[in-house]
Formats: sequence, C-alpha cells, structure tokens
Amino acid sequence: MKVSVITIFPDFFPGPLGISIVARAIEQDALSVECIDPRAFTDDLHRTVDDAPFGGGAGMVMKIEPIADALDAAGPGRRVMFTPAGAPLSQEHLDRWAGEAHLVLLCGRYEGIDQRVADHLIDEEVSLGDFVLAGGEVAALAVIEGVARLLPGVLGNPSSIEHESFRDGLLEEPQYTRPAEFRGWRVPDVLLSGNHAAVDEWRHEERVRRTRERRPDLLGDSS
Ligand code: JCQ
Repeated sequence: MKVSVITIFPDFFPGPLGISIVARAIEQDALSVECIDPRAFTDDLHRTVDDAPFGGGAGMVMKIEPIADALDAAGPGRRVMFTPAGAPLSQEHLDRWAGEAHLVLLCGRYEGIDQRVADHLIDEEVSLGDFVLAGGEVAALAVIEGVARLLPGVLGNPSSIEHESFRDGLLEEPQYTRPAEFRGWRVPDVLLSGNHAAVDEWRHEERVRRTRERRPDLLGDSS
C-alpha cells in the first residue's frame, strides 16, 4: 500500500515512521509513505498557502490551488481529510482503508481549508475526537500506524488482530503479568487458579463491566 500525505510540515513524519511496526511495514515493502508539500506548488516569493477568510474574521484559511495541485500530484487514491468537523475515526475506517492500494491523507492547518476542497476533491472527512489540534499531521500518523498493523505480513501474530479492543463491540479485559504481588497490589486470584473456564468467564464479565462503566455508548445505551 502507498500513502501520500499532503502536508506543509513534511518534517513531522520521518521520526515516527522510523519506529516499530510502521518502520517494519516500510522495510518489508508492505507500505510506502511519501509527503507532498503544497508549498512546492506555489509560485509567489513567499510560497503562500493561506489567505484571509472571505467575509472577514480571525485567522487564516488554506488556499485551494496549492492543495488541488498537491492532490493532482498524488494521483488517484482514496482521499481522506482530517478535521474536528469530520466523522469520528473508527476501526471500521482503518479496516476499509487497509484494503486500498493508495491512500491520500490531507492535513489541514490554520483555521481550516477552503470548503471547496472538501466539497469537490475529498472522499471522506474524519476526526480523531472532540478536541482541536494545530493541524492534521498527528491524525495522519495515527491513521498510518493503525493501517500499517493491518497490512498482510506486518504483525508477527495475525490472530492478535481479531483479538483486540472492539471485538464484539466490547472493551478488552484487564491484563496482568508477573509479579503476582507488587506493593501489596495483587493480581486477581482467578487468573492464578489454572481454571480456564473460570478465567474465560471472568474475562467476559470484566469486558461487559468495563464497557458499561467507561463506554456505555458501545452497548447502545447512552446512559
Ligand atoms: C482532527 N480531531 C481534531 C486543524 C484546521 C481542516 O482544517 C484543520 C484541520 C486541523 C486538524 O484536525 C484536527 C482534529 N481530529 O484538529 C486545523
């Protein structure tokens, strides 16, 4: 899979892309990542990528021409843009995008991007959550990492892909390892019992209890 990131801050990427699973995916040629800088498509002395909003108001808006040119340079692919106004990013998005040959990720900055970009040039707008970042670069890195681990051959143990959070719409159970006691904090006895049926039942109960407590929305009960 190829990922093209449209960003005015390409320096964001080499560090994180050089670590752990993403680095391995790139090393294995399961993944390639390129950055395309909209500034490369400006022709004025100051390489201007933003301008004041029509109608007035504070802040600056990213201009459409350098972004349209950068998207053209990326070529055909699934075009995703990050914005707090997007649909909440979910595992379903990542599962779907992991099946694409080419993903194009557009990172906004300033107060936003000229609306004609989203209206005419972008397939999907997604948000990492109800908070505001300075730009979409951190969201692009989140998507690259989330997708990289789904690509064939990238994770050592593929069964761990199904065996994780959001399996059956429930949160995962808590995990423990040695020592069985630390500063008086004991691991639940059932996990040391050797009774696999009891362990399985405890894990399921913990998943339901945690989900009810932390994410009632996942149970379809918003209380
Ligand atoms: C993504 N949650 C928050 C910042 C402008 C499209 O225009 C802009 C995009 C951003 C980056 O996205 C976020 C975000 N999910 O802030 C400013």
